Amino acid sequence: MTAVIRHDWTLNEITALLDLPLTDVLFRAQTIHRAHFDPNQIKISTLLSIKTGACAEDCNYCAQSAKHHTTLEAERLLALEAVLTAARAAREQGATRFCMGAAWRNPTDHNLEQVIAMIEGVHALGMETCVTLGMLTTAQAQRLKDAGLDYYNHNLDTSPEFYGQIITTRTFQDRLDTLERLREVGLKTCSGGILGMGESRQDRASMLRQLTNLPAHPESVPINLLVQIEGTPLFGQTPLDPFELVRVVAATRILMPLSDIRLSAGRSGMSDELQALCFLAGANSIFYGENLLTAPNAAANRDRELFARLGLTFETVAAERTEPGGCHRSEHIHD
Ligand code: SAM
Ligand code: DTB
Ligand code: SF4
Repeated sequence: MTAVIRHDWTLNEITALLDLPLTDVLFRAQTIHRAHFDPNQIKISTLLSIKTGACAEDCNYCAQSAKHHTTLEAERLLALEAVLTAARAAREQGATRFCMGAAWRNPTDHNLEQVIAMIEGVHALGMETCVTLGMLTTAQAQRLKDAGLDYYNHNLDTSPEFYGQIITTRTFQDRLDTLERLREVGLKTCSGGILGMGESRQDRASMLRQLTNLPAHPESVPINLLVQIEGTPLFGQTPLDPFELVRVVAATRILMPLSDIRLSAGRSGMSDELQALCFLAGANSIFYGENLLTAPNAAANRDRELFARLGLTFETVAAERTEPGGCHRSEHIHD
């Protein structure tokens, strides 16, 4: 099946996908998924918060905003060696990509140079690198590209219509602008959003429309389920119907047939059956390891057991990078 890559989806068409009976949207998504991916292979990335808390932004979901009263302790930028120790441990656990997140509105040029040393160190371990540092100028995006960064994560988070209820310190357009700068310099993008913040189905469709109608689909699309953090304005939100998450993953697969879809935050609160349905709907990537940025992730031993029960395989990195391109292989992970 040749992939149908469209950038002209209407809101009605996407809402209609989300309105389909669950088995119908699942069938469509799984058919497309099988045409372009090994349906039983999942990519795994490990996250590390390299600078935690005391963030100037007011994102209503986030533990790291200085505006909310959470129990989180702020931490300065980690030392290079601490980051590389965590990356080596992630590699030993089988992660192929190491994602570093910083609680910044945007990095200063000095911050960026410190992070670039981390990117180069992680790259030398044979892992793909991803960072999420907030808004960037074109010059900063170019500097990251030149330093060999693989992916930059910058989420749209929600629909343009609902956005103002979640964040007031930066606009939806600011996010689109950063994504455009990443594309301009040729960096691969990771961009998605969060479900379960009180948005409507129409908002979910509208966010997907924004993502799929970008000039190029993000190479990676994280679908986060809100992790409710005590002390944030979204704590106590009515939880999303789990089948709605499955529908959104399936619609994402239909809309962006060649993109990796990452079942991201919120897996620790999901049942094994729900995660299995998300993989059936076309999710082919997860965060693996004990922690997300500040919140706990699904435990790694639980993931290994789940993968064994479902017959899924992880992609792993074989050895220290000795030449450009590294050495990648696929295998089952055993305890
Ligand atoms: N500070 C940078 C920024 O916001 O651009 C980068 C790090 S920020 C923590 C990265 C993303 O994590 C956010 O855009 C949001 O989508 C996701 N995120 C943060 N807190 C979350 C939560 N409690 N539940 C689900 N996703 C969350
Ligand atoms: C993304 O979309 N999800 C990750 C990653 N990109 C950086 C972050 C999830 C954060 C979950 C809440 C926390 O750990 O604080
Ligand atoms: Fe800061 Fe990013 Fe959290 Fe928003 S999501 S408060 S920008 S760390």
